[in-house]
Amino acid sequence: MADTPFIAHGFRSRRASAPAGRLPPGQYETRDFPVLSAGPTPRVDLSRWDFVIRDASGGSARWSWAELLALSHETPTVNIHCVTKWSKFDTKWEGISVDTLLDLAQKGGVATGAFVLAFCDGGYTTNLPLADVTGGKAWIAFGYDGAPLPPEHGGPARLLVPHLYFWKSAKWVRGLRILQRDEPGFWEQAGYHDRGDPWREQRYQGDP
Ligand SMILES: Nc1nc2c(c(=O)[nH]1)N[C@H]1C(S)=C(S)[C@@H](COP(=O)(O)O)O[C@H]1N2
Ligand SMILES: [Mo]
Repeated sequence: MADTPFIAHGFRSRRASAPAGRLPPGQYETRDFPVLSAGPTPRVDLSRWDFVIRDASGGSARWSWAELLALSHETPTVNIHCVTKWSKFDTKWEGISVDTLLDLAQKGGVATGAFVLAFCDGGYTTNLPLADVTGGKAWIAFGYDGAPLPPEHGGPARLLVPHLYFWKSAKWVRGLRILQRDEPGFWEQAGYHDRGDPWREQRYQGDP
């Protein structure tokens, strides 16, 4: 009997913050969709846009905008977590699984590797282990909430890697370099964590 108030209090406070189990440590839920960009939103001409997967030895695979859109689409609904501490639940996207693109690239002779470096219009980069963009965990997203992805959120297309902090979800993405050795990207060179798992609070270099 003595522990009843304690249990009731714990239950109430979980319900007041967020549905239990969806909010990583140190995060709060927002209903907004904040825009975080290190530079201006690039302008893109879709008739000249392409997406390229390139290995270290000169092999590459390329898709035009039309070729990318012709691949099979997926519509993931995911929670996203920004290192500035906002999380947003149940965001709805449309895109191509990175698995689909890597499979096609490999069939075209592109060598595999242990890491990728995503590159973007505007010069932003971010690095990820290959294992974090394969196995149904990452997409090249061009739709958000039933509409084309808005330019400020990375349209025409962005990388979407929702299980890592959102800086890994490179906006205005134009391709992936496949690497044998890890190479830090824009924020990783500036002191952010190399991997960025929000459940382990991997915000900065030196975090576990
Ligand atoms: N090309 C590019 N991608 C980027 C960024 C950026 O500055 N440039 N910012 C990153 C960061 S720090 C975050 S939190 C998210 C923000 O995405 P949003 O503006 O759609 O919320 O994009 C990530 N991808
Ligand atoms: Mo961020």
